[in-house]
Amino acid sequence: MPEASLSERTSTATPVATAASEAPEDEGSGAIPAPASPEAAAALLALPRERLVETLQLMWRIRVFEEKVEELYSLGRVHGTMHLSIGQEAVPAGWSLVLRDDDYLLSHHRGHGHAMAKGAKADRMMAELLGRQTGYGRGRGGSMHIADVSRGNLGANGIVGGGIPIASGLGLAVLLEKSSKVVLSVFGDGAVNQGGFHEALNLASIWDLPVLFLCENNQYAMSLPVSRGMKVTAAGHAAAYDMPSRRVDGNDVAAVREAVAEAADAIRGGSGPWLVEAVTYRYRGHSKSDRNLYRTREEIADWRSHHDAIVRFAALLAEGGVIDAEGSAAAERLAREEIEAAVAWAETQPEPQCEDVLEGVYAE
Ligand SMILES: Cc1ncc(C[n+]2csc(CCOP(=O)(O)OP(=O)(O)O)c2C)c(N)n1
Ligand SMILES: [Mg+2]
Repeated sequence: MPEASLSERTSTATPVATAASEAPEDEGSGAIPAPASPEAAAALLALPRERLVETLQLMWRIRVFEEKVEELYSLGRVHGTMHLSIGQEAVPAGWSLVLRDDDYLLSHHRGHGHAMAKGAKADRMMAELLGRQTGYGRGRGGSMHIADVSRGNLGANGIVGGGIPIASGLGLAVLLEKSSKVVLSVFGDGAVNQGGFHEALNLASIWDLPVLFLCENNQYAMSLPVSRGMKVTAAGHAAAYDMPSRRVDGNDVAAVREAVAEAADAIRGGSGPWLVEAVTYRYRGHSKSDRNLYRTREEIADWRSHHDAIVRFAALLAEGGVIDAEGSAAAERLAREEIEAAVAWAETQPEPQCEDVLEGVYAE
């Protein structure tokens, strides 16, 4: 049978994806790795109860924050566009259990959850999205530019792959200051095809930089399924730079935590860079202008009903005797109360004024 032409192979006009559970294993790039081993699950459950409950709350806070800003956007109260990570919460939840306050984070355009996992407060994030002066970027940056240097969060980046070379530069700074900080660089599967990804991995490799490259493979770069965009995904490329890597079920907090913990421990011990690829899925469209024409409703429904990150984590905590049904419901309720309070507070905050438009543009 003749090879399909490039245009046939890259056409996104018709929905092509099968339900996730039917995806052929040899597609490779989108196949879901096995869930956490019993040992990884046990290691997670051995953490202090309070920490585990906070992690479930973090996942709810991320989801509810994003549902709320989506609603505010549809009401015309949030401007610009936004990229929602609903469905992908297990990835930041997993690494939040490993990263220290003084470690660094470089995020990307789908970064609300990353900011929260690095300690950003929902009220100041909400103020930013509503364009208020007390937001993380004085209301000028919006959804895609939330940074909080005081928490080691050096910010999101609207340029696909833009944060990855910055992470290597920061890794060099950490190496020169001889500290044991880890630089976490989070990016999507689409960024793997950017030149900067390869340059940054190469430099990190030859200079043994303390960088943990974390690919959130959510199966699509805009409308392009990974299976059509690349034959070798992030973890495969790591080998070419002599870098240890792990490819994990990114909807499983225990699996993400275990891989990130192994990598971070090794990096703090001087191993040089690691790469972790977390295979996950976004429920919403790429951004607010996406009509989801490149995938089927069944595929989205399959992920929601069989792989949902929050449902799975709550079930694990229940199995481990950490929480009961009431505790699980309380985590969601508290998150909803916090996000409502964040909106109420943000709406009282002042908007930027013409007089201070240049504030924050130049270093003082
Ligand atoms: C250099 C560059 N090229 C193209 C774009 C437009 N763009 C924004 S997000 C995106 C897809 C990114 O996909 P991925 O890296 O998988 O992240 P995801 O959106 O899936 O989280 C593209 C092409 C951009 N912002 N920057
Ligand atoms: Mg993607």
